[in-house]
This record gives sequence, structure tokens and C-alpha cells, in this order.
Amino acid sequence: MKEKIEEIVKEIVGESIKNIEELERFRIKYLGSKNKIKDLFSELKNVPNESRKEIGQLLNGLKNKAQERFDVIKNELENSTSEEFNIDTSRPGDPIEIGSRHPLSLVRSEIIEIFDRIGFTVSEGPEIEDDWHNFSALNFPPEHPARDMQDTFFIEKGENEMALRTHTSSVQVRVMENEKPPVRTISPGRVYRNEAISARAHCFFHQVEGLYIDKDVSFADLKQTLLYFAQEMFGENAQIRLRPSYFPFTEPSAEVDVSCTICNSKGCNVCKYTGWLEILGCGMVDPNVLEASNIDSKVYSGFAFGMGVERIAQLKYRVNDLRLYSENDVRFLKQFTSGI
Ligand code: 2U9
Repeated sequence: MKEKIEEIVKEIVGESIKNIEELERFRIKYLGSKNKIKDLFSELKNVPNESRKEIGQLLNGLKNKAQERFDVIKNELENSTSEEFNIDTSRPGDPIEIGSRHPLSLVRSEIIEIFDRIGFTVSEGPEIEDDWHNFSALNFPPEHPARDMQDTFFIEKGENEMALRTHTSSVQVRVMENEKPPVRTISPGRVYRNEAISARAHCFFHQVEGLYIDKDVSFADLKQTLLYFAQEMFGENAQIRLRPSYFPFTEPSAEVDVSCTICNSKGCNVCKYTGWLEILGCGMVDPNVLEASNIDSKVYSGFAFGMGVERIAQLKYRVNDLRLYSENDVRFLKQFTSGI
């Protein structure tokens, strides 16, 4: 019996306990309801009378030793600054923060879905473009000011002159070159312009441009498509009005206003008391543009439109400082619900 007690004393002293789990294992082994020392206590009745008292005292000493070691280590672990010792595995985990989608992504997706419902596909293309796809094929004359270094970021000078695209119409030139009409597509994407950055202008922004080419496409088709878009985007009471305008790639061209959704056209500071908000540009594709991509302009006609995603987001979320959309400030970004 004495040997057994000594053996357990050695065991208790020799146990290595480095964390809460190991301490708990120690507690169960030496202090728990079915511990090793209790087993020895139950053997006490078999010990001869004359040595029972002594063995009883030794066993009590053993029990105290186990308790002491437990208390000391528990104290050490509790006061330890090391993370490892203090992990409480029964605590609930840290909540995983779910991010939210960027406001421009939300608006872009909404625009894509609206046009998807009337059969428009999505086309994408390169952000670094050649002169043909960004300018010449779109009927920009050689001396057009948009080709100026003041307006466009050129990348390589000389024979292989390349530039950051100034609109995603360049993507649609590629579609016209590669596909036969009917063409019904929208091109969302980032575009670049050589502008000083301010609340109202940025050197890059996002567009969705649309193109529809088929036999007998009319200006009435264009108007109806844009009215459908405005009502899906801004509500069924939204109205549109078209004002004559000019773009090299469309003829006739128009700028499109939507009735002010903020004041119900009564007049407010957002619509500058006009009741109207400018949201897009549009027009019938200039025959020169169709011919440049080998589409017979006597057989086919088409309409096109373009909008700035930031502009729509400004109206939807009333965020006017364009810089906020690209600064990645989490305090700004987390305010937009992703709908998931
Ligand atoms: C092809 C032919 C014509 C796309 C068009 C606009 C009018 C337009 C602006 C709106 C605000 C650009 O983001 S913005 O600054 N866009 O006003 N875009 S018509 O016309 C095309 C496109 C492709 C082949």
C-alpha cells in the first residue's frame, strides 16, 4: 500500500500540465468522483488494524497533495497572460462579419437584371483599347477633342498607340465586328478620363452602354425601352423626357431625363427645382458606325444608349461625392444592404 501511495505521489508531481484541458484531465484522474486515490481509500479496510491509521494519514496527505498541485497550477493558468493558456473552448466563437456589396455593384447588377428581362446579353471587353475601337469605329473625326491628351490617358505613343477606354462603346464595336445582327447587348465596365479628381469628377467611373441592332429598329423602340428601364429602376410612376443632343456615334441623339423621384417632380434641390433628373444619353446608331463594322446600314438600323453607374447610384443612395465610391472606407461601404 505504501509503495502504491509513493508511486502516485511521484505521478502527481511528475504530471506535466500546460493548459486548461490538461488540468481538467488531472482533476478527473486524482480529484474526480472516480479518482485513483479513492480506489486506495476503499482498499483501506483490507489494511491490518495496526497500520490502518498510518496509511489513512498517508492517503489524506496524498489527497491534499493532489488538491494543492491542482490549486497551484489553476492559479498559474488563470493569471497567465499567454493566450494559449486562457482559451475557453466552451465560449461561443467570434461572429464572422459578413461584408456587404459595393453600392456600384448593387446598381450595376440591378441594371443588368432589368435589361436581361427584355433579352439584352452582357458583353465585356478590354480596358486598354486601340484608337479604332475607342474612337475611329465610333465615327470620332481625327481632330475630335476627346482624342486629346487632356481628355484621354494614352499608354503607348507612336504606331501602337493604346489608351485606357473612355467609354464601353468600344466593347460594342467588338460585338458588331464578331456577331451578326440582331444584336441586343449591354456593356457594363470601368472607363477612364483624364480629369482632376473632385467631388463631381473622377479619372475613372463606371458605365453601362446599350446597343440594339436589327431590321426596322426605330426611335419609338428606343423611347419605349428607356421608359421601361426608368420605371423598373425608379418606380412605375417614373416618366422620361428626351432633349436633343449630339454624339459622334448616334444620329439623332438625345439626353434623357427621368421625373424627379425625390420630390415627385414638385421641385427640390436635387432636381434644382426643374422636376427632372438627367440619367442617360441615347440615339439611333449613326450609319457610319454600322458601316465601319461591316453592317449594311440600308438593311439594318439600331439604337444605343449610355449611362453612368455612379450617376444612378447618386440618385438611388443620395451620395454625391464621387470620391466615396473608390476610397474603400468601410464606414461608407457597410451602409449598403446587399439583400442577402
Ligand atoms: C455603339 C454605337 C453607339 C452609346 C451611347 C451615350 C449616348 C451617352 C454617356 C452617358 C453618361 C456616357 O457615362 S456617360 O458619361 N453616354 O450619352 N452613349 S449613346 O452609343 C453607342 C454605343 C455603341 C456601337
